This record gives sequence, C-alpha cells and structure tokens, in this order.
Amino acid sequence: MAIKNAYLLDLLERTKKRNPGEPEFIQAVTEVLASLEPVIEQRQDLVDAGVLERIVEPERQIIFRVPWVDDNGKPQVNRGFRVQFNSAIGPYKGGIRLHPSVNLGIIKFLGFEQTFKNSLTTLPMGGGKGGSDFDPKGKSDNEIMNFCQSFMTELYRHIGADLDVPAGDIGTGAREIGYMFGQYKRIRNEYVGVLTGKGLTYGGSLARKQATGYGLCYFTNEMLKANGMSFEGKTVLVSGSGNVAIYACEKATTYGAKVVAMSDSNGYIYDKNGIDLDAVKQIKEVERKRIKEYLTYHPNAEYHEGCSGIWTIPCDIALPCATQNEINGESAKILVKNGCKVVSEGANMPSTPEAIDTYLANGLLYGPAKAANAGGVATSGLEMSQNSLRLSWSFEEVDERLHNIMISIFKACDEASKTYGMPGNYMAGANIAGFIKVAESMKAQGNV
Ligand code: NDP
Ligand code: 2IT
Repeated sequence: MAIKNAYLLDLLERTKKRNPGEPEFIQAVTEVLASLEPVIEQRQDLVDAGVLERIVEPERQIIFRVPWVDDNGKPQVNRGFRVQFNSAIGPYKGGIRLHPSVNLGIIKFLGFEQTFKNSLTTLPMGGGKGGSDFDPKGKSDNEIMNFCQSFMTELYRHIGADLDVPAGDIGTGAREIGYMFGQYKRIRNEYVGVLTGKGLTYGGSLARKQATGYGLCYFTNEMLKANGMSFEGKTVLVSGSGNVAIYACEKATTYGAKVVAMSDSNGYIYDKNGIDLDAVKQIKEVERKRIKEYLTYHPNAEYHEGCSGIWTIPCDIALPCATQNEINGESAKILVKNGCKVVSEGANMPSTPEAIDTYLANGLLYGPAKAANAGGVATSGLEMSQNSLRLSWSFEEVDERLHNIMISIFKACDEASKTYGMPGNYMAGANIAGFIKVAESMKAQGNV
C-alpha cells in the first residue's frame, strides 16, 4: 500500500504533521490516499480544486465535558466528541461510540471512513462520528441514563434531523439511543428523526438491529458468488459478540455456513458443533454478561482467555466484528496458513495494513469495512426516510432494500476495481467509488 505519487505523499506528510498523536486517523487516511493514486493521475481538476486537502480535514470538531453523578452520589466527568467530517452529499451521519479507549483520533478515523461508506450506500448522507471515553461496563441502568442525558444536554445544540443524525456504535445500542432521544425531545421540544437505531415503538426501523450483520453477509455473499464460491458448508469465525457479530452469525448460518467461534474483549469461545446463537443472545442482549458464560449452556465448548487467539482457529471465512486493528500481520499469516480464503469486515478498520497486505499477497477475497459493513448506516438512512414520511415499512420491505443496497455496493466496488486496473481489489474499489461521488460534489459546491 505504499504511495508513490509525489502530490499524495506530500499531502500525507502534511496530514501527519497537522494531526500528531492520532495513529488510527493517519492509518485510515493513508489507506484511502494510496487507493486514490490511479484516480488522481487522471483527475488534476480535483487536485486543483483542493478536494484532497479538504477531504482529510473535518468540517467541524466538537469536544465537550460530560459531567454526571454515579449511584454513590459521586460526580464523574467524561469527555464527549462529535466530529462532523463531511457534508458534501448530505447531513452528517454516523454512530456514537462509548468505550474507555475513545479519543479524538479514533473518532476522526471513524468519521473519515464514514464519509466514504455513506457515499457507497447510494443514500444522501454525509460523514460524522461521535462518542465518549465513558465505559458502560458495570454501570447500572440509572448511571447509563444519567450519562446519556448529560451527553445529550451538550450534543443537542450541534445536531438535528437535517443537520447531523447520530446512531449506535460500540457501547451504544437501543437503550442508550432511547435515553438520548428522550433528552433531545425534552430540550428541543420537537419530535423528529434526530437519531437512528431508535426503539420500534417510537420511530425506529424494523431490521435496523439486524442490518449491519445481515448486510455484511449480503455483501460477502455477492463477493463469494462473483468468485465462484458460497457460504454453504463453510467454517466461519466471527469476532465480537455484540450487535454486528450476533446478526452476522445469524445470517451466515442461514446461508448454510457453520460459525464455530465468537469473542469479547476478554476471550473467545470455540464450539466445534456450531455456535448456539440463542445462548449468545441470552448472555449478551438480555443479561449483558461475558461470552465465557457460554460454557454454562455448552460445557463441552472451549473458552480461551485473550481475544486474538480466535484467529488461530482453522476457518474458510473470517468475519471480524469487534474493533479496529483486531487482526494484525501475524494473525493474518496464521489465518492464511490455516486455509482461510475470505476476510470480510463487520467492524471498522479491523485489519492492520500488514494484515491487508497479507490478504492481498495471498489472493484472499477481502471485503473492506467501508463497503462490507455499510448495511447498518444504510438502514439508518432508511429509518430517516420512514421518519420523514411518517410511515413505517415492514421488516421484509426494509430487508429487501438493504439487500439491494449491499448488492449495489458490491457492484460499485467491483466495477471501480476493474476500471482502475485492479480487478478483485475491493478495498481499492470501495475507496475509489466512495471518493468519486463525494469529490465531485465538493468540486461542484465550490471551495467551502
Ligand atoms: P457492540 O458494543 O454491540 O459490541 C462490540 C463487541 O466487540 C463486543 O463483543 C466487545 O467486547 C468487542 N470489543 C469492543 N472493543 C474491543 C476491544 N478493544 N478488543 C476486543 N473486543 C472488543 O458494538 P457493535 O457490534 O455495534 O460494533 C462492533 C464493530 O462494528 C465496531 O467496530 C463498530 O464500529 C462496527 N460497526 C457497527 C455498526 C452498527 O450498526 N452497530 C455499523 C457498522 C460498523 P466487550 O463486550 O468485551 O467490550
Ligand atoms: O460505523 C457505522 O457505520 C455505524 N456505527 C452506524 C452508523 C449509523 O448512523 O447507523
């Protein structure tokens, strides 16, 4: 993924200098700029319009204090973020991550990726991301509500149904979105689709919960078909055991695959008979416990401490659905050695650059995050449409639209990879196809 073009190299150097201490952001920018080399060589007009300089600079970055009170009456303070990255093709759109590792660089990498992902969905959404270093683990429901209300008490002034529409991400599910929505409505005194991933009784969309995991499998299925393969009879690893992982496991199983492992940040379970997803849902969605509890349902399954060990299990298809950089070069080599043929990303940027180089050098099919996991935000876009229409569509209707969007995303990646001389490199295809729409829109709208 080395960049050779002198202009892009210089831009990358300037971006590094301007954003010190943000390795994830620089990693995401480097990957996209490297993919854009063949485009830039043909499109001096985009260089002249300053599109590249502008695309790596967020339009607005908001950092704020989030004070809240814990169950012992003790004041707590977290840091809140919202990065409004790019509004060339629509209102800012992207999730809110609640995890102790959250910092500005992580939110910027996510917002940058989101810009191209949202472009690929075919829907009119710009890129944004937010979050906090708040750790939801071990907090009571009351503490979660206190935090979410305080977070929204600042965030409300920066967002809006036609301005910026946040949603879920790590640590933010329907419960947190519900508390944030309630607080927004109370402060603004208006009932609008300002958040997506809402509960089904108050404006949420059917199939949004399933959308990222299902969409990942729809995309992967297209990629497999285009290369004469299928999910049928394949052994699959799914890392994580949160929203994306659970519904990726469900759809892969429906397609005839056998998912044998899942994980959380403490460790992974291996069940050679195939994961019992009802047990995982009970542990994770209902009880909010650790994946280790799986052994109480299936004592013959194995549990191992440490999450990266999951990649040492032999598989045909790996679906990383936990977090960034969860597959490094070494894990990628082990996957290849054990016969893995496909890596398709549910999480955002789960593969390090060394891991991606390993997939491409060994001819694996590689479904990059910004294309493969776009089903979640695409369905958020469908939730926004339903809210604007004041209608709600059936599960089947939303799921069919999602499926068609994922088919069109695969086509866009495939076609761009061929047009720019890298057939089968869906990472380059996704970066190029996502970029072109945003770049044309930025050029057309002038230097803003
Ligand atoms: P959840 O909070 O529902 O689940 C996250 C899962 O990943 C948990 O099992 C969690 O384990 C694990 N995890 C989180 N951080 C780490 C870490 N540092 N190391 C190892 N495991 C970790 O989040 P989602 O399922 O929503 O998100 C998963 C990924 O998918 C993220 O990369 C997110 O950005 C991406 N994504 C999410 C979309 C959505 O619609 N929700 C859409 C597109 C992408 P533990 O419980 O131990 O923390
Ligand atoms: O990374 C992502 O695409 C998400 N977390 C979903 C964002 C959204 O607005 O639904």
